[in-house]
Amino acid sequence: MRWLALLTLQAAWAGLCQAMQHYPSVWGHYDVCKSQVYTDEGLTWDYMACQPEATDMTKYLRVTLDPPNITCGDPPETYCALENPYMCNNECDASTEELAHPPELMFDFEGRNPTTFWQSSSWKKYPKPLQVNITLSWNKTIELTDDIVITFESGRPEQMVLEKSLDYGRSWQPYQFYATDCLDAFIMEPKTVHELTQQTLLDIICTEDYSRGYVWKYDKTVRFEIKDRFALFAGPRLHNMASLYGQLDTTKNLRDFFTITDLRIRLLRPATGATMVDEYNLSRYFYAISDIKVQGRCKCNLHANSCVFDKEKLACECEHNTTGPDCSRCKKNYQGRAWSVGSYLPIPKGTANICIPNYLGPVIRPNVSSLGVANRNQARVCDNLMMRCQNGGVCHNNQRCHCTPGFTGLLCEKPRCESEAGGCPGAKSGQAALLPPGRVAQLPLLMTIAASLLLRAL
Ligand SMILES: [Ca+2]
Repeated sequence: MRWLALLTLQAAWAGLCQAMQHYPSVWGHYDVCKSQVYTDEGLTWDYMACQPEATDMTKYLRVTLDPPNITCGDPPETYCALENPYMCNNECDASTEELAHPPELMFDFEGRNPTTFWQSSSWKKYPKPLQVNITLSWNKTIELTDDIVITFESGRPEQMVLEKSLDYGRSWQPYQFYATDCLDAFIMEPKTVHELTQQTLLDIICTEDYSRGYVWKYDKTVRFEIKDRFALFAGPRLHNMASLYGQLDTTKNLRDFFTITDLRIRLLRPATGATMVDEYNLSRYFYAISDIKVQGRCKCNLHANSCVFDKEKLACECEHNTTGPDCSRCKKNYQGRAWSVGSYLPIPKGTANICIPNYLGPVIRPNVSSLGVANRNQARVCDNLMMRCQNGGVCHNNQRCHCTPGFTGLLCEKPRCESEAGGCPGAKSGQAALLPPGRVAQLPLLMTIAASLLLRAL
């Protein structure tokens, strides 16, 4: 039994290592869902809150553009530089691989020179707005752990909104507004993330930090600052993650704020680099994005430390007797109490809040013959995992606890009466005490729990 359990642990670890990359140790804890520990009473399971490691989530997304035919190159087009209308050497042709700029080039490995990028068609239909929605869908709830960074190959847009969905794209909420002039574009006072406080952390702001015209050549990124928001609780270098985890644990709004199923980048107005649009050189105006970074982890409600991508879909590998893509319900026959999310508290291991076997109902038995395990039909009273004999008692053949002289009861949980003269009921020598009436009702439960746990362990 022990080696089987160890094998399971080993497999879990291997899966974790394969599925997820290492992330800086600042996150530290919650990487193990359960561990075997030796106590005075033998080998037992210790359960703890766990979550997958953060990783590059762009490997698992689906991208859609609206309008769908907005990508350049069909028909082929030649673009001019924003800062010089006579420098027109940017060619886009969807039918030639070297000159095509399809959406997937926003997510390929960057670091090569020249960069690879997606590009829109130009603002030919000016003054009709040139607007593009780029939707990133995971078909799975994920939790953001680092800044979203969008790197533009063109000038950064003069107006843009980043939006999020928590319901697979049915409804959308803004994350942040971006504009060269927030008042003019969105009737919002310009702000920066550094003006936010713990109390206003969830406020949606408009920032002018990433849209200013002429510096675009040197700074091409547009950010949604996750870490600066974390830092409001965890300190400037995120050294106090315990404080952040404590807040996430107790404030659902805060946790939901960083949780998404989809992101939508709404490009509303391209860079023009000047106050007036040059109507005679509209091929200077377009969007081009070379890279999008989204770091995060699968949301598994602290019931899984690994998340697998199978058949184009992410799913948590649930532990703690939970199931579902997000481990958001108890497994069949493990509904002995209401499902509950795990807790980050107490630091560092948290609380697993595992699902427990049903109070009543049939004991689950795997196909006994196929397992080659005999004599599994009898419910167990005690074992070395969960139903441990207490107060120094020893489990005998999983059928009864041999208690030390001072104790009695099914699991030796009950002290024997000190004084025989007191007429203690049921404390006859050489015989396990009868359970008092209240305990009798629990006996089937104890046996069911013991049997289920043991069978599951096997
Ligand atoms: Ca690229």
